[in-house]
Formats: sequence, C-alpha cells, structure tokens
Amino acid sequence: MNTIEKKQTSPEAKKTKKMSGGSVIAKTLKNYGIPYVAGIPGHGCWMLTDALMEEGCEIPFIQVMHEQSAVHMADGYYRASGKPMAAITSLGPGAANTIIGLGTAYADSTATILLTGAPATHMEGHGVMQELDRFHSNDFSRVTEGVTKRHWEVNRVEQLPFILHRAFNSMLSGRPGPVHVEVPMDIQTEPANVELHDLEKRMPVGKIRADSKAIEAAVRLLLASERPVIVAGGGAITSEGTEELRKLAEVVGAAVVTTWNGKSAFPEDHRLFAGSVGQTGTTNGNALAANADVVLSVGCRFTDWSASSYRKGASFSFPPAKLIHIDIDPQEIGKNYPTEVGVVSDAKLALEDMLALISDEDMAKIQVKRKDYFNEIEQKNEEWEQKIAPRRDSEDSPMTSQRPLAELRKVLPRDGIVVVGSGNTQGAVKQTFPVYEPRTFITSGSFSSMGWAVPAAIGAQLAQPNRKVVCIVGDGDFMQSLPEIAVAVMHNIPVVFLIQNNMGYMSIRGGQRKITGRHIGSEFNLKNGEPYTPNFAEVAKSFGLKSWRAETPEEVSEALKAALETDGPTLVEAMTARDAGGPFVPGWWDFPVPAYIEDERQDEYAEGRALEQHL
Ligand SMILES: Cc1ncc(C[n+]2csc(CCOP(=O)(O)OP(=O)(O)O)c2C)c(N)n1
Ligand SMILES: [Mg+2]
Repeated sequence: MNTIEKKQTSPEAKKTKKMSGGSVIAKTLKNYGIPYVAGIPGHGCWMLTDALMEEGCEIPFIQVMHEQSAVHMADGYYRASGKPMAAITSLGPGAANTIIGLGTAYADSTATILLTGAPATHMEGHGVMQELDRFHSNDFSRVTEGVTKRHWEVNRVEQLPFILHRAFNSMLSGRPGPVHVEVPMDIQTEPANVELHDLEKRMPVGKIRADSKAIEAAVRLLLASERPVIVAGGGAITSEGTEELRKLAEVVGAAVVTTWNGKSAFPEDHRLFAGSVGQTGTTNGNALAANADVVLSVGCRFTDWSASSYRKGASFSFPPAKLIHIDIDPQEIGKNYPTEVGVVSDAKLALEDMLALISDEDMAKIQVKRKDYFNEIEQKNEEWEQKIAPRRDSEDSPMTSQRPLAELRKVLPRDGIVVVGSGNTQGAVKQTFPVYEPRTFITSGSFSSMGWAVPAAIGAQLAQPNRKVVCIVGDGDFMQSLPEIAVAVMHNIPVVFLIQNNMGYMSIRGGQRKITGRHIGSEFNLKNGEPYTPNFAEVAKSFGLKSWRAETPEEVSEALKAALETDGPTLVEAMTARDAGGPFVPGWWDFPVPAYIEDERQDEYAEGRALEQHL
C-alpha cells in the first residue's frame, strides 16, 4: 500500500545484532501481527517511520490528513476484526491531535497502540521545538493520562522489548483499551543489542472464567424468572460470545435488547430480538427491559444513555427487577445498579458455562411457561414496527433520516458493515437499520465523537477487504474529517460514504428547541438566513471519488446500488430534512432545565429526576 524504496543494507550491517530503537519497534510490531500503521510523519518520528522500510520490518503505512484519524482508523480496524493496528505520530501538535482518538477508544474499550515521538532525552526541558516544557519537561505524556489504559515513556533502547510486550498485554487483555508509548528521538536512532520478546510467552493462557457459584446462581434465577431480558453490550461482541448469547436466549426464553455498542450482538430478525434500550432506544426494548423481573446484562456498563439516566421504569427498574451482571471488569459490577449476581468473566465463557448447566428438560418446561411472554414480545415488536414505518417508508423530499437507511438495507449484503457517525443518523440507524451479524454495526457509542466515522470506516474496510463497508454520517460530522476521503482514494479503499445532509447540527438543534424553545449555532446559514451547504458530491468528485447527490428515495436507491458496485471509494449525498427527520425518543435523558424556564418543563424534569435509581 505504500511505496517503499528499499534501502541497501551493507553486508557488515547485516552481521551486527545491534538494532536501532526504531527498528526494534518496527520489527516487534511486525512480529506481533500489526497489519498497518497509520499516521503522519514528522521530524519527531522520522526514524520510527523510516524503520518500517527496514528489511523484515516492513508494515504498510497509511498516511492520513489529521492524526486523530490515524487513531480512529485503528479503532475502526479493531472493531471490525478484534485485532489491533497501530498509529504513529510526531511530537507536539501531531501527538496532541490524537487525544480524541484515544478518548474514543478508551470510552468504548477498543485496543489500539499509539507511538509518538518526543524530544531527545538529552534535550528535554530546554524548550525543544514542539515540546511542552513549562510545567514539566517533555510533558505530553501526562496529557494522555485520562484517555489511555496505560502509557510508557522510553528512556533506553534496551527497555523497548519489555515496554512493547507490556503495551500489547495491556491493550489486549482483560478489558481492552488504547495504549500509548512515547519514544524520544535519540532512542529511535540509538543502536543496542536487544533480544525481542515473543508475545505468546507474555500473554495468559485462556481468559477470565467465572466462579462456578455465580454461574449456578445466575442460571437458577433465569430458570425461575417469568419475564427475563438479556441486555447485550459491546462486551458480548468483543468476547466473540454472540453465538452463545443467541443459544442462551433461546434456551431460557429471554427477550434480547441491545445498547449502542451491543447492536449486532444478536440477529435483529430473530423472534426474541426486542429492539434497544435508552433515550434513543425503542419502545419495545425499553418496555420489556423496564418490566422484566430478571435482567441478564452481558458486557454492558449501563451508561446513562442506555439506561435512560437510571429513571425507574424508563429503560430499567432495579429494584424490583433482579440483575445478573456479567462483566470482564470487576469495577463495573454494582457500579450503577445493585446486583443479585455479579459475574466477573469473559462474556463468552460465562454464557458457555451457563448453557452447560441447563438441561433439555429445563428447556422444554421454559418453552411452555413462556407462551404468553413470547406473544407479548411479538406484539410489542409489531407496535414498534408500526411506529417507525411512516418515517422509514416516507416519500418526502428532502428525505427523513430513516428513508435512505431503508434503501441501503435493501441493497447491502447481510454481512455488510455500517460505520455510523454521531447525531441524528446515529439514532436513526440504531432504531431503523436492522443488522444480523456481529461487527456489522460499528459506532462510537460512548464518546460519540464527530470526525470518527470517516476514518473508522476506512479502518473497518482495511480489516474486512472482502466485505462492503458503508460509512453513514451527518454533514456536520463529515466536515470534521472530510479530507480523509483522499486516503480512501489514494489507497483505493472502497468505502461507500453516505452523507445525510440536513445543513447543520440538527440533533443539537432538536435538543436546544426541546429544552429552551430556541437555538443557536446549530443551523448552517448564510448571513441572510438562507440555509448553507457545500455540494458534497461535487467536493467528492474533486477528491477523485465517484459521487451522487440524491434528493429522493429513488435517487438514493439508484446511487447506492451503483456505489456498491463500484470498484473504489464512492460518496452518496442524501438530502435530508431539517425538521421531522430525527430518531424517536422513547427513553429519557437527565438534562437539567435552566432556571429561567418556569413552565411545565421544570416539573417534568423534576419528576424524572426524582425517579432516578442510581444514587
Ligand atoms: C467532536 C464533537 N463535538 C461535538 C459533539 C456534539 N454533537 C453531537 S451530534 C452533533 C451534530 C452532528 O451534526 P451532523 O453530523 O450534521 O448530524 P445531524 O445531527 O445533523 O443529524 C454535535 C455537534 C460531538 N458529538 N463530537
Ligand atoms: Mg446535519
């Protein structure tokens, strides 16, 4: 993917065992299976990127237009494959540009390794070009403290094998997350005799498995329950436990609901699928989960968004419902809700262990006992279908946010992947775009970063070159990383970028209007009040993508078909309505109402807040 001008290595140089710090890193990344490195070279990382051209160290380099995108790309790669890729940047601004990338990966627990350059150790603190030195010499690392699982500063080349196996162990084991290694410029160039470490010898055998008492208690509760609901979070997908999840749901007769990151953990055309939970969840999902007597949570941490800010009866009711909470991270157990059974385990293994305790006889009894419950799930699903149908099937032009999604679903294969940005599109896809296989829906669920979707989709396509990848993104979100479409062109990465253009931050305007009845800074307008937008299809053409601007459902449908058949990146700009185009809001969200509003909105807020169960 990159052009590597092969360096001529002299026979003497080949004989010596000494390697520069840069080569130690490049060779280790290669040995540990890193498939791509994304980033922007700068003087602070010259010898890190240079080492990627050394014999035996070659890893394709994808240059991006903004360092944040390098981390988002690695994040998308991990979410689509479960495998990490790396990002490399220079020091100073290049390194600082990665912070939102790291924060996004940290919030959603995705494994990514970032290497940044730093001033040479003998120059630290002197105000080296691009150094942050006033509070503390070479101070960038501390900036990453809140957004990484761990970080390391390298002081000697000899430390590198140790630091690198620690970094890989940290990002991949337990609850995954992003790690950062800072490599001073002299360490990148200095030679040393080092022995590289095998990663297999530095990783545990197997994964964390639950205490058998916890598994027995969980199964007893589920078998005795009347209205069980399984909440699938991102951990169900990360653990590769979706097959076990489906089997357990069938065996115990539980409805399954998903969170942002849990979407795609369960096939949405399965009779036990009951939508999603939270503020922009679905009516069926929220109603069933809020009225369950036993909830089994699989790799979900109950964010306020997924739990309707813990308002009793909106998405959940603990108590009276009893919670079985499976999580790899013991700190999540009991954090937001009291648990009946807290299970610390890899989700797949816990589900496997639970299945092993359930007999055919138990299963047969359950199917009889759940007859009415199954009917209720079906009926609630039908009610939701009736609610979304008018927006999804609307013939309006400009279109609803949902209509282009309906057209896309018709033409995207079952294993096609959608990578979804923030704003109205994020909620609309969650509610009205069914997915069927794990890792086919990817979104920045918790940090919900604008600017993430475009590079993340490129990363997902790199991870899954044989699948269709569609990036669904609002115009505002798109404009935060628009230049990255150049990367897709240069490397011929065939992502379809579906831009929903409603000329502004309409999800934000919706919230502003709802709470205060007015809005500021959310519409894109000219001075005279006329709506403003660039023509994204034309912009894309000038970048070298085949593109279409679609005003009607028919035009979107035709454009998407053509885009998916194109061998190379494409862009479809769907013109969507500023009004009445957003997702439904079946849940609740704790957003304080300002004191100067003195009408019923204050009472509604106070009433909701009084019902919150998390304190
Ligand atoms: C980096 C970042 N800044 C601000 C926000 C807050 N925010 C969430 S959605 C949104 C608007 C998104 O606009 P667009 O992509 O056009 O989608 P729309 O809401 O119009 O559907 C904003 C500003 C965010 N999520 N991320
Ligand atoms: Mg918009």
